Amino acid sequence: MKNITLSRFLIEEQRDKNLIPADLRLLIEVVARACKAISIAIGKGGLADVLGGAGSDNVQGEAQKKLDVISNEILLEANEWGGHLAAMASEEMELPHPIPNRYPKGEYLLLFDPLDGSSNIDVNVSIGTIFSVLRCPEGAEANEQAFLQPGNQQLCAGYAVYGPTTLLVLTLGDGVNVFTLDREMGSFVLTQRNVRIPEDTKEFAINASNQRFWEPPVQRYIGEMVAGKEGPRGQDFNMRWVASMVADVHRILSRGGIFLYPLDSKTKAKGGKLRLMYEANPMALIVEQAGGKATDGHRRLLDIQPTGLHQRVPVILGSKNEVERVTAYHAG
Ligand code: AHM
Ligand code: MG
Repeated sequence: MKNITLSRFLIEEQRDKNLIPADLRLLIEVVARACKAISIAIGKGGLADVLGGAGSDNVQGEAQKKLDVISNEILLEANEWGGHLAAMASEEMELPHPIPNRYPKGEYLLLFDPLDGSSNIDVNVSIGTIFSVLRCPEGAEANEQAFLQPGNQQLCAGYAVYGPTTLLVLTLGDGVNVFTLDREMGSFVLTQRNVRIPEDTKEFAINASNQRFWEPPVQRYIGEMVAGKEGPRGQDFNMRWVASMVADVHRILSRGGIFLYPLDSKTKAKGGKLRLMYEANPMALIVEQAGGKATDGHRRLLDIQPTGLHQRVPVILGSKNEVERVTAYHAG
């Protein structure tokens, strides 16, 4: 597996397995290049003027950090001119970003959360970029409607984690592979092939400060875990919460676990906390491709028909048997 760069990996997927067409391969390479640029910007931290608030709010009414804005710009600029895209949509922008008329247009739609884990940006904790690719319906205008496809239509999804190392995790719908950024070479190199999430786990991730807002099924599920050996599950569980979805999902991909941002009375009116198109769907595809499961407590996340670009959903994902258990508690 030595020295298989992302470019080589993608060319081989295209040539040997006929998994992806050439223009999708180029699109993924451009997204990866943008992630490298974001990684470099983040790495400068206090040495450059990149930390702190941008003094603006995004469409969701959340205060933007400078790096949210910088990362969004990097992704837009990198992907505008290549000719692969019909349009882009970002967590940070109210409307889809059309491809300017001076550039050729392609058939794909790119969606991204340019910098996920905003509360961790200024404290030097892992953050990431999440992305997803859909096909623009034939003959359709690349407007908001064109993006409203269920997650099972994603052609590819991935995330970059900017942590002690910068990683790119990618699925083309045929398993999940992990690439590590070789900073000297400037390229992503394949370091884990076909990652699998263990079906069982003793580790859960949830923001426990929201406990009083949770609904009964989640109260029961987490309550049983916290009760440990003396409780109905008869074993101890461990808890982790980074508050960067990319970092929490990456831990689950690496050693198993369950992640919950469930529906609670605080976020109920909005439908949940996390966004279906930029967070839930790409992560659900990756988790399922690694043998895990992803639901909103009731339904498979990937089967939800979106009704809005910035729609929010409850998210429960990770080790299969635990996701099945908490989903069953919702049904009961
Ligand atoms: P963001 O896209 O504005 O960064 O928000 C999403 C993040 C997720 O990465 C993380 O799982 C969650 O919000 C943390 O929320 P909380 O601060 O409520 O624990
Ligand atoms: Mg986010």
